[in-house]
Amino acid sequence: MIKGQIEAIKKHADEYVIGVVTSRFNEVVTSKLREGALEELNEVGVTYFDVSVPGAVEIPLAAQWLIESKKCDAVITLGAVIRGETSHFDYVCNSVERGCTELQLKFNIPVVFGVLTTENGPQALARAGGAKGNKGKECAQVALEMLALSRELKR
Ligand code: INI
Repeated sequence: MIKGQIEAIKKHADEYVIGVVTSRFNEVVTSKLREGALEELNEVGVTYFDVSVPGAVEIPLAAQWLIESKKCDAVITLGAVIRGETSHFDYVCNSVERGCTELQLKFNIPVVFGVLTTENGPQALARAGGAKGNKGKECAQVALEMLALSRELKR
């Protein structure tokens, strides 16, 4: 994220509410994504509401409830769908992706997609604080960058 954008959001941190929805399926992975995201949000100091759902398919509805009830300015969605262990991998991936994309356009706010879709467990773990970084932390940065952009373009 560009340095000026972090400063812009830090300065106005008290104006923002962010929702975080984490699915518990493959929790070894998703708990690490959540940790990475919350660490970033705590550092900036924004208010957040942090909820969990059973699986990735449940994420869009919980995100919608958060947006409506808590007036969130952005939502971060976190999950892990692993092909090797899922016969209906494609259905789960398509369902959560479609739901999140529709939500962000319907509500005109960022709904950041942090659902890992990998071939196997090690690939997912590598992206949850391992060799390939932490997708949860990256998603929190994306949410903050988009809020900074919305300050420029939307309001
Ligand atoms: N949900 C996931 O988040 N990841 C998975 O890998 C997964 N698999 O393997 O099936 C999964 N399934 C559950 C699904 O998200 C729903 O919770 C369930 O279908 C009930 O709606």
